[in-house]
Amino acid sequence: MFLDQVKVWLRAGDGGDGASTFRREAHVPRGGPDGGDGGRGGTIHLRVDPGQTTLRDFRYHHHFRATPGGRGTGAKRHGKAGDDLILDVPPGTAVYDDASGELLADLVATGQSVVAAHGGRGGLGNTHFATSTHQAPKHAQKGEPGEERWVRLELRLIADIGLVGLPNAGKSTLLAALTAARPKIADYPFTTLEPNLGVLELPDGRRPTIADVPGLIEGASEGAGLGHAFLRHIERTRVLLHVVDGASRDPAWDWGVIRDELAAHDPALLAKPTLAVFNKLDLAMAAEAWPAFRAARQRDGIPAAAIAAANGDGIEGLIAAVAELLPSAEELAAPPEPAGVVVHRIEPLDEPVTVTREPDGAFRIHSRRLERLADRIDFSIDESVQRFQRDLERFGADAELRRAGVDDGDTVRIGGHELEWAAAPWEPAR
Ligand SMILES: Nc1nc2c(ncn2[C@@H]2O[C@H](COP(=O)(O)OP(=O)(O)OP(=O)(O)O)[C@@H](O)[C@H]2O)c(=O)[nH]1
Ligand SMILES: [Mg+2]
Repeated sequence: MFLDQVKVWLRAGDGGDGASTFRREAHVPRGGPDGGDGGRGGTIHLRVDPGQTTLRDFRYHHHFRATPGGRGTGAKRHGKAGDDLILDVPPGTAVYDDASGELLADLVATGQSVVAAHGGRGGLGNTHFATSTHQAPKHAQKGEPGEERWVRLELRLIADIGLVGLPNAGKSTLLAALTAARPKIADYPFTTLEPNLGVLELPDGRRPTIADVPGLIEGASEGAGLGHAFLRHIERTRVLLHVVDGASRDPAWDWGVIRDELAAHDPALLAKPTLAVFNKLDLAMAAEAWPAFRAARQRDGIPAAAIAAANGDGIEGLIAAVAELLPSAEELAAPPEPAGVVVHRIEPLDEPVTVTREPDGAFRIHSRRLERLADRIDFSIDESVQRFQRDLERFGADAELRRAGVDDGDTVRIGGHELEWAAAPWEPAR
């Protein structure tokens, strides 16, 4: 089964911890700080690979981790950076943050990529914290945790031309007649279970792509049949070829039901340049029904072509009509609308710090920035704890806690850390 929507879990690499070490030399009794920085954690990127057409690779494998950065060590040796992880996705993959539903990127162009989970920064070694008045700092930063999130990948195939129609109308037969694609063709509905792509070589050198999607049925826009998931693939096509089985009992009804489903999915689909393709003209029923069908399309103002996809009759005329509807070669070379976007998020710097009470009476500090700082504190080093205390004052958390009525011995939480409040100094709860 074709997969056009998957959820994957991404965990970027943690930054390595900075080292807190001091120089040791034969004749120097107390050397200066020489702790190296931790390496940055590996980042996870999603990148467009034009060779892929489905998200199938993510079916069984949906947890991905990038490697952590190495720890800093003495003699100012920095930790090694973690390896980045690059996950290839097909063109037309929209990337959403699963928790917020926010669109992170719409990856359409070859080589386009997005950072889906940032690696944590490495912690700074204690060399960075030496000052003229404090020459032997024990404080070193811990590495920043790597970003962790669920993302939803949603594929909208990118093709210039979309084939739509009821099951068994002859869409796959037409794809095979127009391109080198060899889709499965059979005399039963829902032969096509996954979209097939082919390239049409036009005499003028243009090479539009054609997508043959599973047949649509009445109610497809509400989920009936297989077509539901595939309707979105035709949103981005430039031209629709609407294939009708001319030998069916009622080609006019067949035409109408698909138009209704397109409208129900997205009314803009009806405005897309469309060619009505009346197929199976080799059968007597079709030949009889063609004049009425043609007249009806003339009234709608939609061009129509009659063909027999199975033996190639009328294909030349159909190609000429398609060529008319397609944009210029330059436009075809650009990604179809909407153009891909990569959303870059910028975190606000001056987010206010707030304090709330938890059900057990503990106080909780809310501030992304302080939460991240807390993650980088080694609470077993007094000096680091004191630094964090100063950060709390600097960002106003201290004042907020007092306003909320914090008292000696109260529990204060921030991110995943739990501390015990004392007027000063702070101590981690045991
Ligand atoms: N007589 C005749 N039969 C045709 C013609 N075109 C297609 N067929 C037959 O119609 C049947 C369905 O063709 P497909 O191309 O599989 O139809 P489809 O629209 O892709 O069907 P689904 O994949 O099920 O949606 C097959 O048995 C074809 O051989 C034609 O021009 N004339
Ligand atoms: Mg088919």
